[in-house]
Amino acid sequence: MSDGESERTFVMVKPDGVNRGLVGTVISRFEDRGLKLVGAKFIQMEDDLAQEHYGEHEGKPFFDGLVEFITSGPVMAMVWEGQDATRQVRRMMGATDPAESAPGTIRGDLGLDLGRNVIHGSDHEDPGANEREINLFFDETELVDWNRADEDWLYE
Ligand code: D4T
Repeated sequence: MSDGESERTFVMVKPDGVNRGLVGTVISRFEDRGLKLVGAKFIQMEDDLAQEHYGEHEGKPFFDGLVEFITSGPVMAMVWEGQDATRQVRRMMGATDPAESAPGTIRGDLGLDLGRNVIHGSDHEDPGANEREINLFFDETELVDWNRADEDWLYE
């Protein structure tokens, strides 16, 4: 790789994205970009996991609704790897509120409402958030070390 570190980041298609049939679309965007899928599980989140995952928002007015929503249906939890992956995924997701997300971003193309914003990705401005979230959802044995066949063409 030319510059920047390869790293892993946590991504989740939320219940609205799953119910709207957008799992494949979201995966394609990251695959097309050159990121590498190293872990995936399709689960319905329990209340405890949701409370822990969104712990930073506990006490905020939208917290209960957020936990109720994220546990209301299945989610596609994934780990993606690549150069600067955490920041690049966040850039591709767009602003938290789809109404303010730039067209061309996942939320800006696929969503309209703050409470139904299709996707979660680890915050690149919160050091360690990616590892913390990966460890919350995945065991090390569930993550796969592998080389994409096109890796030599993706990085200088
Ligand atoms: P997530 O964590 O879902 O990837 O979103 P962001 O990292 O982009 O944004 P966030 O943590 O600030 O918000 C978490 C989650 O809560 C919903 N939300 C947020 C909401 O329903 N009402 C609100 O007022 C806010 C600020 C949307 C995303």
